[in-house]
Amino acid sequence: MAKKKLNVALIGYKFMGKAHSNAFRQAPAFFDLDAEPVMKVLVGRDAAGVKAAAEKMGWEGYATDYREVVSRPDIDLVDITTGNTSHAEIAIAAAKAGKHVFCEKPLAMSVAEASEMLRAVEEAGVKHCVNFNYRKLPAIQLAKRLIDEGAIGRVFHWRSVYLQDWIIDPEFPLVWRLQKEEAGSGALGDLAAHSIDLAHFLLGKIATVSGLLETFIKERPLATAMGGLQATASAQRGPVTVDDGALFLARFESGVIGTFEATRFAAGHRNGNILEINGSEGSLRFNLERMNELEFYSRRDPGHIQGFRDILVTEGGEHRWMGAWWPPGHIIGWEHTFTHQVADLVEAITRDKPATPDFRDGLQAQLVLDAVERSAQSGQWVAIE
Ligand code: SOE
Repeated sequence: MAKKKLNVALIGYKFMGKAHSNAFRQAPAFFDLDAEPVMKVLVGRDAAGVKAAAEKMGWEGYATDYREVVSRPDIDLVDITTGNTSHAEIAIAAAKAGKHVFCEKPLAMSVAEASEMLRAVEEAGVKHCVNFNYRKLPAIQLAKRLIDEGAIGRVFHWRSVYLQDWIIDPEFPLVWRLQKEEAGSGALGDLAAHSIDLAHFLLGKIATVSGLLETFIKERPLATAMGGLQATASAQRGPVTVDDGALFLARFESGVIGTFEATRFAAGHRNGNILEINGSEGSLRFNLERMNELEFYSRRDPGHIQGFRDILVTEGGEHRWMGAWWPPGHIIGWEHTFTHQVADLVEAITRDKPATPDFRDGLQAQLVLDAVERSAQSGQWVAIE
């Protein structure tokens, strides 16, 4: 019998659009999905650009106006990879048209927007998913399992840094990610948002925060062209209106205490999403730049062999998603997290299960981002509502 089809419209075709397109292509080729995602239509405002991208990435067609696409009867799932300012508008329109919605992170520009988005998808009764893709790392799933099994005992500390360096050159142009009205915030919403979601996933909710934000380079040349994280500079300059670096302390509802740091000014760090968790019986360490490994230290090991062990998370029978890929030891990469997310989302839709992470998780992260900003402004601790 022919497989059911799940027709997808993808809005946005640059960096994230490319990552999502790859995921929709790979997911049915490697996972046994109940429905086949069909790459129906790619949407972007520039007709020539979106047409070329659709042809290159294997979309059946293209369009320049998302409004026409979200109301098309043949579309089942709307995937949003546009800049942060348009997430809410597109997600709400898609939900109202009865489509399932998949959206890049951070979910929204504000708590109010994120709440509206959540209301819209819940009222429509559609599946909703926010792409905090690092939950979909086999190493993070193993960390969750070890924590839940009590392997590290009572957790005391969360320590995360998310370190990049792509804007350290003061002449790097003022791309949309450096403008508050386009991005919402800087390293905070772009990078710390991932750490916040991982902390929520692994250890439960953050209760209060004390934040510090800094913009090191106040003015930059305006950008004349861009794609992905690349751009060219023009002679005119403009103000940087987001944080370059973000730090905060946190107390979790469980009593865990944590530190978070996110920056694009950590020279030498290209994409260092690093975390450590310490408990009464052991510790866990993870670094995205070594994403096929999880480090685990157990106080229960006999003394003469105590030390961090490096677990290669590529065992098909043991480590989530790995059975779909290659034999043990044949490692996977960053783009696989998107494929895992798509496979999970298709399963949530076809089996009528909640998608994870969903807009509720997106809102929870947004509440923390907002609290950190308010705390940085006031110099006070702020509780998450
Ligand atoms: C750029 O800073 C970026 O691509 C983020 O936007 C992503 O969310 C992160 O996963 C990697 O870095």
